[in-house]
Amino acid sequence: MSEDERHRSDLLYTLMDTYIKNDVLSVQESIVNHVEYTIARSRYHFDDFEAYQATAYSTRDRLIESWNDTQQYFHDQDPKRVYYLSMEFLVGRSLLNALYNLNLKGLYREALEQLGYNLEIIKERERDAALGNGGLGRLASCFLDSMATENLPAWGYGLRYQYGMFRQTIQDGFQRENPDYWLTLGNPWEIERPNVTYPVSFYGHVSAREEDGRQIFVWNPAEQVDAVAYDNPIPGYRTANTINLRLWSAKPSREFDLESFNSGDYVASILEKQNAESISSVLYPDDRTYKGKELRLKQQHFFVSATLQDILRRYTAQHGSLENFSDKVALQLNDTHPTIGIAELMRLLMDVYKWGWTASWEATTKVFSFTNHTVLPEALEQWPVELLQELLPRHMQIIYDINWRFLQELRAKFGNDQAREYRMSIIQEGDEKMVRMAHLALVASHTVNGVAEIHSELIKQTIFEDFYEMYPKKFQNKTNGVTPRRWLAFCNPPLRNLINETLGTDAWISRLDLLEGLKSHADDGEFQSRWVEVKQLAKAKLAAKIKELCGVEVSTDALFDVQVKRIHEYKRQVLNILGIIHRYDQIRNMSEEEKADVVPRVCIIGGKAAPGYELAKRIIKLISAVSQRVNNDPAVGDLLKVVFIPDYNVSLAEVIVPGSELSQHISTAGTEASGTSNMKFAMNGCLIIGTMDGANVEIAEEIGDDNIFIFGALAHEVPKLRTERADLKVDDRFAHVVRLISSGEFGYADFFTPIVDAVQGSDYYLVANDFPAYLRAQDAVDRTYKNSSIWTRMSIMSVAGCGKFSSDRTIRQYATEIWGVEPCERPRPPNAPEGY
Ligand code: NTF
Repeated sequence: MSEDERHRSDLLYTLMDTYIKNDVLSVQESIVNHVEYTIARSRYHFDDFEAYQATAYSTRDRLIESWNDTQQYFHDQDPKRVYYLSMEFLVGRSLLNALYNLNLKGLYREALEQLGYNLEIIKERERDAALGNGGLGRLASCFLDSMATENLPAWGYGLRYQYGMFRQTIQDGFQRENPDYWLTLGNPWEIERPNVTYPVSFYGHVSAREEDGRQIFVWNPAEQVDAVAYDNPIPGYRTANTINLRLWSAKPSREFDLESFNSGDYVASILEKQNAESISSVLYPDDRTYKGKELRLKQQHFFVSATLQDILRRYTAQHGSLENFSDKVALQLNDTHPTIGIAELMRLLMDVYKWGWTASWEATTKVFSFTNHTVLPEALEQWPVELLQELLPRHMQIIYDINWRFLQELRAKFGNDQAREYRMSIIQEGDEKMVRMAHLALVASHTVNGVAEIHSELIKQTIFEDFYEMYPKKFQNKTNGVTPRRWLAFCNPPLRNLINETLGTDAWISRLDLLEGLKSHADDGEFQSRWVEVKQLAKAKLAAKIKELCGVEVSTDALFDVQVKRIHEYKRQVLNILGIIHRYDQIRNMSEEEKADVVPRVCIIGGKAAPGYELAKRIIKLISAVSQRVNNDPAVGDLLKVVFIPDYNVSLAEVIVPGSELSQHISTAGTEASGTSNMKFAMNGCLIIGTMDGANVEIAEEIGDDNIFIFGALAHEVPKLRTERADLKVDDRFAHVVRLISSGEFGYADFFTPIVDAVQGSDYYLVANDFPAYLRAQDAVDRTYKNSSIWTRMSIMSVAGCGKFSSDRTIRQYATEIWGVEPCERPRPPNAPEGY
């Protein structure tokens, strides 16, 4: 370094150091600066929302600094990278999470307090980023938090939807969907990168020509849009690393189709181009069926094409060529949604980088791995060949080629077995030929994993049986996890403080197995009473939320019983509501003396129904109708209250989870791949009533069978029970509660007929079968709740046994067993705050 260079570098360092300082005055200066210069309000007058915005920008400055230095460090170290490709990220709010992860929460709280603002109040002004449907999207966000915390050289890639998950309102008991235009008031957490833009093509035709004795295919697309990058910094917990979530937004192409502007109809051409933006404008609100929607396929291609171009561009910029690309890059497919990326990578390598088929295929199969999140056959994505052919003609050609080679391999292994070929082919024959995206993902990925042990076993026996026989070594399990930062330490400060004090450390927040240390306190009476106090505090917060959102006053002496998740037949909210009706019917027929023995309950249900899922919407109406009836029946009083919380989302979950005492995870065994809220509830000392399904099985194993209420048919019994359902001798109590609904006890008898028919007819989800066992389990809940010491012990043991369910553990397993990537931790900078 020359003298001049050294001088310049010292100056730059000093400038940075004076700007981002960790004292109250510097933080205030930064916030007020943003009030005045970023959001252009007067520093003498700004309201809570503006205070939130300025605080967010001030926090963002720090994130950007850390992001820049982390990316530079990754660049210099040049480790193998992993990219997590997901159509959904259910982020929620970012302010508190960032401040906590950077260990700046106390400093910012104090700085704001002196300025006359309360951090707890202004943080509520942030809108949730709801770029996902439910479990799958939230898992992706938990994974980003863990990848950052574990110092992995990782990035997430996704779409920047302008309309996130719809906002649910309840009118007269019916669900109404409202658009979630979450960007209206700006989004301080993103950094637009107008210079990071890629063209993405659609439609047109493919021509072929000879070049140097090789056939070259040229795709002449008929439509092109630009993908613009928006970066969202993801800070790790108490590490100097900040990773990136890069989201793409569609913009009219800058260059394409200039011709049409000269053709006369200037205005029409502009309007047509404007359509480009619709590609990334809306999240599909159905988590299991996309039924051949062209726009959805366009979104998928738009997403993976921009992502792969970006990854290849950065790789070649750093390495001069694509040499060793497949040794230095891992690409994770979050479900089949990004699977068209397999064909796109092949296309880019062959048509743009001029690689041959063999080299391209070798690289492609070395970088991709695939996670399956559901066994429900209706959720397996298939695209009509005709649609794919029209929208992406070159990709269709490549898929045919992949399939042709795959079928050769199949014949080589199993001989001529037509039935097997028919079942396994990537192309499904029939009236309408379809491309089976899961088969494409299975053929091209080096690994496929399920998301809980039982689920990973089931996919080998059911939907992917043939593929398991062909590629047994590809199959793995990676049991889901959740970030213990957002889902315990940050959303439940009183519990965090009690645990810190008891364990004498907060190290458990990034090493969750340390919670085991709580076991030795489980029977300590004094500790138990503090545990109960903590739960009561959280219940009071939840009760206030219920009052605010539902207008219902609930007693915090009652047992808080919760089921919050997407509304779906397989999740069996119907079993829950039938159980509630039974409880109601019993209570209203009791003598005063008998009533004195009842454990009072507040039953809390929440969740969205896909807008086109009629039956699920009727279930919401049924819950509302029952709650109307129960809550206004003087014979019941505080013994039973039923509330439907509208617009269940990440921020609400952060209040609901800590405040719950019992939570229901009662899917028909073999249908819920994992579930992740079960982990969040258990981590917050909430007991679980559940079936032997998904991660419940492993939760029971970890916390002990005695500390969970398990009931119901087992997964291996389900197929036979279904065939015998017609002969089932239905429990009288079941018949009675169903009759109450159909006889109009809750009104709307006709409207509820499809629900009644479903459980009385084929009853695919075996509600009638499991009903008696469910009631028995609920009786056990009541009995146990009466003994506070036993209940509290179970609650402590739940938390103590939750170590396995940290997404840090899950991510470490992905890193070592699938991706082959290693931590790359940036050294702590001298200006870092204490403990970070
Ligand atoms: C969901 N799948 C599963 O239904 C949950 O059991 C699981 O916990 C999460 O994935 C995360 O793995 C889906 O949302 C989808 F889209 F695959 F149906």
